[in-house]
Amino acid sequence: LTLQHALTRAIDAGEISVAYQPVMDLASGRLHGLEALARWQYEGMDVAPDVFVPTAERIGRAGQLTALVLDQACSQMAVWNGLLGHRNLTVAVNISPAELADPTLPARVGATLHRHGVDGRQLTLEVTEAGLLGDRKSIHDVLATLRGLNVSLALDDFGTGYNTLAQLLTVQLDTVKIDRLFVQDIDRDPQRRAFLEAMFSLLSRLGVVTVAEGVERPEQIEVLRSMGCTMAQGFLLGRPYSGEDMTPLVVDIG
Ligand code: G
Ligand code: G
Ligand code: MN
Ligand code: NA
Repeated sequence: LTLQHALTRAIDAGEISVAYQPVMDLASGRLHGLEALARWQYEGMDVAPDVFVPTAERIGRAGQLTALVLDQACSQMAVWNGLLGHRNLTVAVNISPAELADPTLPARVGATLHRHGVDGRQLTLEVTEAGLLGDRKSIHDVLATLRGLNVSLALDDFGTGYNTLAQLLTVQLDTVKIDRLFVQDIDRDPQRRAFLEAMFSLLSRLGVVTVAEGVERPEQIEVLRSMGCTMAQGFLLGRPYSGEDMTPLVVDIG
């Protein structure tokens, strides 16, 4: 059985699980929300999403993969909403680039939110810059409908591609997630620091929420806060865990 066949079977059988990584608000130190990350085990081994997500895209199963993750994430959010007694927590779900131009996406997202009683304000869809390169009109229509549901859009892995400054302006983004490669030496490398300082200033002028990814050391937090970065995510603040294992943290600081 090839990996492709195994993945096809797993997706068709719904055998994809979800891990949740905390996203912290830097001003308040509280939990802003969580990023949902797909997990797949094949013959007892974890397969990296960097491997199986592109495979799912290649075999035409990206939409089904997103649907599985979105459904679990909304179901989990409904549980957390109940435990917290409010609907302020957010969840970010990664979508594949082509999905941002898929006219059926908003209705599917809306139906899933409705089914679980989750507020659209609680959901952010994350897409890499490749998602902004699709048909302009289709993307605008999809985003307009998503906005009607109060769902927001984040640009993921910012800084790793190219053309991103121009793309930042083609689509109205709510959030930009700075890739961990850029965050890595922010407290040690003056050039990187200067670059990010300018970037956070630009993004905040555009009214965009900023999330620093891959934060591993307390020194990075201090620098990010001083630069006006809004949120942070990374192993220092919490690794991805199952919904059940994440629940104590959610209840504690959510
Ligand atoms: O935890 P990490 O190894 O989970 O994730 C690796 C990469 O895979 C990240 O870039 C993340 O955005 C992506 N990824 C994780 N889950 C999903 C998913 O459900 N859909 C898509 N399209 N990408 C995902
Ligand atoms: O690109 P995407 O941002 O959606 O994926 C998040 C990926 O980054 C996941 O694979 C996750 O496990 C990984 N990740 C999250 N925090 C850290 C971190 O602090 N350090 C490193 N090395 N990887 C991280
Ligand atoms: Mn992501
Ligand atoms: Na990223």
